[in-house]
Amino acid sequence: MKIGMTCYPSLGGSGVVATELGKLLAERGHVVHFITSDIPFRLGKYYRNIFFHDVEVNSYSVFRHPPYDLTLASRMAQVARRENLDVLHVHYAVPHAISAYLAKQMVGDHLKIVTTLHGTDITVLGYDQGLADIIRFGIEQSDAVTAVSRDLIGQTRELLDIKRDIELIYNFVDHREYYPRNVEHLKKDYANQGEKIFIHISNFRPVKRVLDVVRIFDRVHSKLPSKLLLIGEGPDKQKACQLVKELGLTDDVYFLGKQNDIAAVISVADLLILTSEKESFGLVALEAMACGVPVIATTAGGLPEVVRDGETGFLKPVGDIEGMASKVLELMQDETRYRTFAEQSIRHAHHTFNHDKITSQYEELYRRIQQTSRIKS
Ligand code: GMT
Repeated sequence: MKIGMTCYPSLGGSGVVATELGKLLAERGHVVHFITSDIPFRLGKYYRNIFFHDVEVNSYSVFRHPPYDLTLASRMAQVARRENLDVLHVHYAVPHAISAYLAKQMVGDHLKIVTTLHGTDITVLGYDQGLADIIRFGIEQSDAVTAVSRDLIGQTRELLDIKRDIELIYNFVDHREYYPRNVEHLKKDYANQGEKIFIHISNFRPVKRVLDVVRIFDRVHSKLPSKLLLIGEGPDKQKACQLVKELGLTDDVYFLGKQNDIAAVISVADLLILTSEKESFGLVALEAMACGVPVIATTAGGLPEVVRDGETGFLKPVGDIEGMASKVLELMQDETRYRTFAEQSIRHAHHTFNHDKITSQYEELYRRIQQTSRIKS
């Protein structure tokens, strides 16, 4: 098949999922055309059957807001015509589903649109009255719509009053990259012998509640020798630095900024802490489990579908700092239970969220929507 793929190339999990999916489809012999504003940062090495078409927006002085949505639609249509695309798979509804709809109007009905909802495109932007109607329209006009968790499907239906089918296709993890790495030597860079290492990875946006992570660590650290690694950049980073200082934790908390080799960094840690108040899936929780690192997280959104409470980690309500701290201690102070959780994490990640299985689900979906149109005509 010839598949167009649009995502935000440099930001967050939806870009990672789209890029990794494109690579897996290419491995299966499909031709994949990324239509994005930049080369997706996870693309990495050269693939014979992956192409990149950039979307360069005209910033003519008359425009107060350069028309990304329209330029994207026009580029999608150009690529679809020239490359004879079968499917255009867009990740994140805004504005990608609408741009894809416009492209389809330009190219013709044979171009099939798949929209994958990732989370904040619904759970944040769906509350914006200036956008809600057009998000609903984009969803209704797509040939198929998928969402990354059952929770997100429910929220989309409720918030936007969507009646059409939305298919559940979970995010995935590739066991060739995400497995427990032997990084004992790196551990020594951060922690002394016998100290535990906790990690948090996010874009430091307010929904991630990074200050909760620091407060949880403060409670744990007073009872258990340990270090905290904070990975990522974003608006709440300064506040987190400030809190670390106020709590006198400067020597025990490392801010490592953005990191490329997430599997290696995660493998350094004993536990991942994810305190989000919104999280449709929590790709980083899956990546941690795949590396044998159990997760302490909130019950927000789709997290209970990813982390098995009492098996691959523990879940507590959003803001329950005491509860999460006591679960960190409980798990870290029981070596046998910790080992069991780590093994269960690896098994659960690679079984339920197996990259091959999920790629096949997308492939089947693409085939199905192509066949439906053949049957109709
Ligand atoms: O809004 C974000 O946090 C970024 C967004 C993205 O574009 O990556 O993340 C969402 O999509 C990820 C991939 O499906 C999910 O793993 C994240 O849980 C989801 N973020 C939220 O729901 C907050």
